[in-house]
Amino acid sequence: MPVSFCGTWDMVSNANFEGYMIALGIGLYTRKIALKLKQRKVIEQLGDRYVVKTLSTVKNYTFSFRVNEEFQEFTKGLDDRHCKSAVSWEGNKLVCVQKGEKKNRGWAHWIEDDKLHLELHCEDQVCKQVFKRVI
Ligand code: YOG
Repeated sequence: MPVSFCGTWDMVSNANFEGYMIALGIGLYTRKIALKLKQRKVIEQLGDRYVVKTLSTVKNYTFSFRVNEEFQEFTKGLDDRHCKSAVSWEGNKLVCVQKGEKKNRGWAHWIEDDKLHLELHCEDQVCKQVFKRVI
């Protein structure tokens, strides 16, 4: 049984977020602002349903899913694309495939050393984020 992801987590590192944003086609001005943001994750789990909120001083992004159930994702306020997304467990990792216009798009969340890890990938770019628990 994996460790619970539930709670509030604050960003401590954000490697190659720039490369990931470029792969998504985010413009220079937005990237410069986005790079300065300390993102916070708030994760809730209600039965087999997860709600993941990514919060910042400028923008918030919330989505929810059931494990192993495909859903329509609209990345509103991010790159504003539609994806057919699906999240599943691969060992201790919660892995999402985001099928859509962008190739090789997805992410994985896992817990390691009491930290929440997130790897975001798009095309040939990988962004690696780490969050520490705050509550
Ligand atoms: O992780 O949603 O979807 O936890 C990805 C941004 C930056 C806005 C960040 C605002 C992609 C401008 C969310 C950041 C770049 C940049 C706070 C990561 C697009 C626009 C919202 C995320 C989920 C997977 C898993």
